[in-house]
Amino acid sequence: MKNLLNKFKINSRAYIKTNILFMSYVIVSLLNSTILRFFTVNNYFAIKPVLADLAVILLVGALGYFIKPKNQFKYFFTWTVIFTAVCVVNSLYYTNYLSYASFSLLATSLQIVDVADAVTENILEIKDFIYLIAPIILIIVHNILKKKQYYEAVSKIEVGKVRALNTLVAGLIVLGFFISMLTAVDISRLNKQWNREYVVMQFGIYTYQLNDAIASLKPQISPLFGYDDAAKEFRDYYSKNTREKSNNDYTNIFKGKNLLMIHAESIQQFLIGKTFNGVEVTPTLNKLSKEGLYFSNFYAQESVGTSSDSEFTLNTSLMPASSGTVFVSYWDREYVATPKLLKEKGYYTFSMHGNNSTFWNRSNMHKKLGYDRFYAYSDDFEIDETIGLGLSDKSFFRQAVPYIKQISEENKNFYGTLIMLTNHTPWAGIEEHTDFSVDYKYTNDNGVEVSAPYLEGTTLGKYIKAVHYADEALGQLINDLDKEGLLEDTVIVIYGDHDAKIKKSEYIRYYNYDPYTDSVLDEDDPKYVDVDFYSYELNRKVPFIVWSKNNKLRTEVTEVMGMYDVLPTLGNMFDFYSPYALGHDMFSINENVVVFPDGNWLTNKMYYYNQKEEGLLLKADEPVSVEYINKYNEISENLISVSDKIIVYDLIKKTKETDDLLEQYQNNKKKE
Ligand code: GP9
Ligand code: MN
Repeated sequence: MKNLLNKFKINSRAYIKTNILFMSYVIVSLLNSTILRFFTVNNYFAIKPVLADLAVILLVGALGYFIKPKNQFKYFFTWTVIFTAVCVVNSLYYTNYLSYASFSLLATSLQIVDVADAVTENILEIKDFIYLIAPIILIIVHNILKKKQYYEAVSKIEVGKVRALNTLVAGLIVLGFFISMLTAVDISRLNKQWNREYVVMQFGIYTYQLNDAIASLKPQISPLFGYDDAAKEFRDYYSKNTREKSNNDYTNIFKGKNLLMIHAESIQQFLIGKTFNGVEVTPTLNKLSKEGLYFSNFYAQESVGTSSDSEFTLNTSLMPASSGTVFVSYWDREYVATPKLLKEKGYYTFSMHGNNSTFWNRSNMHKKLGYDRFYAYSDDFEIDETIGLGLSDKSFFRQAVPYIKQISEENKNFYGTLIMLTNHTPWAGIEEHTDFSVDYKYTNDNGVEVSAPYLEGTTLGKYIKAVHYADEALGQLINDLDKEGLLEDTVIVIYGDHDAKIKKSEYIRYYNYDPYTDSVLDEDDPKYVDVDFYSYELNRKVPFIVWSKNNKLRTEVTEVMGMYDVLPTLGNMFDFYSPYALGHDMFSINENVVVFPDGNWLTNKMYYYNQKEEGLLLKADEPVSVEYINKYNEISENLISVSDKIIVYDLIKKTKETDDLLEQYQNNKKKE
């Protein structure tokens, strides 16, 4: 045993002595990434990002051993410089944007100007340049080693390939450890890349940047191939699917009115009208849905871009991108969007949000959609009450009203979007902000009032409390707007942006709870309500309400509706129009179809589950034919495909350019 220990000591001493340069490279690169996390997200103690950074450093470093020792310095130095640059750029970026740098954003001149400003403004901050110590240390180490004739000595050992292999194996072991610690949320967030802080906190800065580079490259590369086919598909599609301007009872009813859109985070429709112990979960929404136009079968069509996808689809009537997200990866394309269309009609357009403006790259994308101004987080709001991800909805709305008042005084018309936040998962600590209870109260045989826990302490319970809070905030907003006289000429539209992604098991308890035994019914109990794929999917619907104080429409529309139908439907009422809309005006269509990004679709008669090639009939007395299914399969496929082509190939802009050229050419011909 002693011998073994001695051997190990001698071996490791020999290893250290002959790997000084490599080890210096590993230490300084790891130190840099840790310092960066220390100054930004402050999770420098966490093991996961350290393992991830170490794995990248080792795997990259292993290749250095294929190079002759006397040239190895160049290799390790280059990588140290690259890693250092990543840290410096991200440190500068974080100071200014409270987020990490992305190639997709740096690739545009506009953003470079912003960052250049940031660089000059912060040039004196030592913490942004502390990372330069890494290459300096490496140079010093190199010079000492040179003097000591280290490289000559190491050359004689000739173990390059073995070292490379050993280091590679070590790197892979570290990587394996790291991967074993990953959760499903980690992987999904790495894919989406929208919550960049989270990705860096879990994956370290080097993996983040590598992943970002790959994700940023894709939208640049894919448009290089297949443009002609895409443009043809686009022209074919719109020549067959022209969207006529509608003419119906709702045409122009709100022409010239202001429009205030409320993006109600994760609010699902099933809570409208629901009570717990006789108390309404959503009294405000209940009232507005009764007084206004209430679309009770409205579905979000979001993909991995969740909130941002819904904003995109609602404002453009296009589908989300089939890979990546429009807001992060395809934000620099041209889109015809509601804010832009209303701006052309003289509206002042704005958006507001109580969270960091870089989330979902909104600061860039909102400009692209045509918003004149994005009021966000601490730049425009006092963060005086934080719940969950950021500013509480009540404080957000309270502070939004004076801005809206000023906007309304300074402009003839406005289009605004208020993006709510408090009802965002995981609803932690919501109990401190509401006393709404989700227990089940009853009087027992002895006349004593008993409280059975029901949903108390469950995720669904927390969610319902948060929805109640959000509804109260909405009520407060409507009151405040009314007090300021802002409801006279303003139409309020409320949409749930997507479902709350609550697990099936939570709903099982919701539907099958027996308060008298405080237990959940057995699956074979005749009263047991199952939550299968279809009932879960159908329950994901969200509210969509159009409400105006002076024009009580009092209509419930039960026809299925998708997020992409919002632009044409509101367009008909407010007099704006997009020729590229994929959805429909709800008052000009006989049978609507909601196409989901995964190819599933929904009509009033059927929910079709594309992957399984089966469907659920929604009206027992109305069977559907094979032709019916084929027809909607084809519609869905074409629609998803053309939408994605528009996004990836920037077709709205490109085909317009070609058309303009053609027109010019024809005009010139005529003149000749
Ligand atoms: C982020 C917020 C939530 O600011 O809008 O986004 P989500 O997670 O719902 O996509
Ligand atoms: Mn959302």
